Amino acid sequence: MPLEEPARLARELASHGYAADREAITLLAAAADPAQALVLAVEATPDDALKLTADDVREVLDGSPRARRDPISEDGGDTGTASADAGADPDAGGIESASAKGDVPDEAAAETAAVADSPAVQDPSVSTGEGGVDAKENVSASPVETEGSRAGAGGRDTDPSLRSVEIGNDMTGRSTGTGEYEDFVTTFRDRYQRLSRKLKGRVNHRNASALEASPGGGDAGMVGMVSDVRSTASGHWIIELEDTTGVFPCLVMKDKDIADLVDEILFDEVIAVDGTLSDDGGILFVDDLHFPDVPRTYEPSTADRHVQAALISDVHVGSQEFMVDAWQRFTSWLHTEAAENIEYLLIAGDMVEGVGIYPDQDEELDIVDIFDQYEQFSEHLKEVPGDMEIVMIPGNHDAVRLAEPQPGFDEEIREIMTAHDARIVSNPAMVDLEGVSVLMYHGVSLDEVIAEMPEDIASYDHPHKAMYQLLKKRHVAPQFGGHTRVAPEEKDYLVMDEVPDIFHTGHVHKLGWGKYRKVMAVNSGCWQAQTDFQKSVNIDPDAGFAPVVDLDTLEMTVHKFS
Ligand code: D5M
Ligand code: FE
Ligand code: ZN
Repeated sequence: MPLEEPARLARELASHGYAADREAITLLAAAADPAQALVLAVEATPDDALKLTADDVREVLDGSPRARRDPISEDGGDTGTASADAGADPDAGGIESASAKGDVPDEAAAETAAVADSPAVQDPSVSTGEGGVDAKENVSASPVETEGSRAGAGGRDTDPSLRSVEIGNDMTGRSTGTGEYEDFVTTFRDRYQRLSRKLKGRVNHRNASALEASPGGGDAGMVGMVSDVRSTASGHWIIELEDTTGVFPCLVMKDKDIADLVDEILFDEVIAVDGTLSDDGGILFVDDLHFPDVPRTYEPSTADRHVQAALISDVHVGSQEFMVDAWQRFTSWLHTEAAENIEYLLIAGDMVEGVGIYPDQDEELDIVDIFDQYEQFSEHLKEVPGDMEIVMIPGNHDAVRLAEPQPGFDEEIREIMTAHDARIVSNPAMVDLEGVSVLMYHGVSLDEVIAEMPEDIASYDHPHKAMYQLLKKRHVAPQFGGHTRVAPEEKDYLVMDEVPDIFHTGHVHKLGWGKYRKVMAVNSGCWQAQTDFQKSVNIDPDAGFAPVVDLDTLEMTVHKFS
């Protein structure tokens, strides 16, 4: 049997409107006449069914009728969580520097359907090793013709009842903001209250009006939202901090170690400072500066069985640059044994290319109607094994409001994408997979973090480092009024109340991952080749990669399909 058979069958079924469980595909592929079996299975399955299961196929192959199932799959049961040491100190990776691209021969990524015994699906992968891996030296491509990559070589042995997906912080259907000034005040008060709680234990906080009333001299601290940062004529820094009582100026001397931290400060984030009041009480001289941050002692939770999640984003269906071949290599590979432990697929936004997102975008559209784009996306989603749990959030190209938090799609768009019964939640959202919390955020603020901070702290080549900054600020989009649009809500959904075990973003179309205080941060690249705009500004996207994380160890493996 040619190894591409399962993938071909999955696509064929998708064209008939069905997603299919991996076991169903395996059974079809193993039939004496797979094409005939597929036709029979399609005929025997009601049009309103969304998914072909192994039982459906068995019924056709054995001819033994049985009761029809409910077409909509059910949620899995709960499993316990286990705390474990997820490993060593920060390790980091980035494809730009990985030898993967150079080392994988061209043929490896090409379809080799004609040769019966060579895999159509190639799986060059790069992975973080033990401990601190620096991508520049140690990330390597691994060969693909392992036992496990043989498609359809055996049945899948996963128990859906072991799965659990729980969603937190989803604001879909809960938007309260009307866009009035007061709404913004409410959002910012909520931000201040929740983030200042994390900081007040670290400094002896006195509010702005108390500091103003103070005669001067002596130790003082303050927790505030950054309302301004400017340099003085002599090169020192003045940070204006605001709380619910007023604004107070804080001075960071240029020769202090902490002066370097000023580069990392964004407007509207909440920080704490500690130091002494000037003799006239008019300014606070800063000795120490704190971010809400991830506690140094943070220990992530892990799943208590070996199970994996693929973390992707930025599919951009509808764009002329959508890489359909790479996508289909990926979805085909998901049907193989090599991917059998991948039971979750998270998609962090930009499912489609959208319409009217950037000037002249229409010149590069393959599908000009937004609904048709989602129809096509849904077709491509059907290629994903029907027995995988999918969670997705919108991005700035999707058909929801641009301002964050972005609610999950409305009914009209959801209707188009029912095939997989995917969970469609807001951007951002917290997704708990078997006890491992994944913060999904599309990532528009990363552009801003990268633009504002020095290259070594955040850059497009190391997008995960920009993510570290967001973890440090415990907020996914601190800066208001710039590039990132923020919608006023009664609560600031963009605050990271809880430290996630995994932080998953996309948007910048660059692949990078690494650990910040044991939190795995991954920016997942894209499935869109370079656009004209990206060419004009020298953005060289990492397209066609699928980062896969082990939920039991938080180790990352990246598979290349382009
Ligand atoms: O964003 C992909 C990346 O490219 C992200 O870093 C923004 C940037 N980008 C792409 N097009 C533009 C235009 N026209 N202006 C500014 N920045 C842009 P995506 O959300 O996929 O478009
Ligand atoms: Fe994108
Ligand atoms: Zn985007």
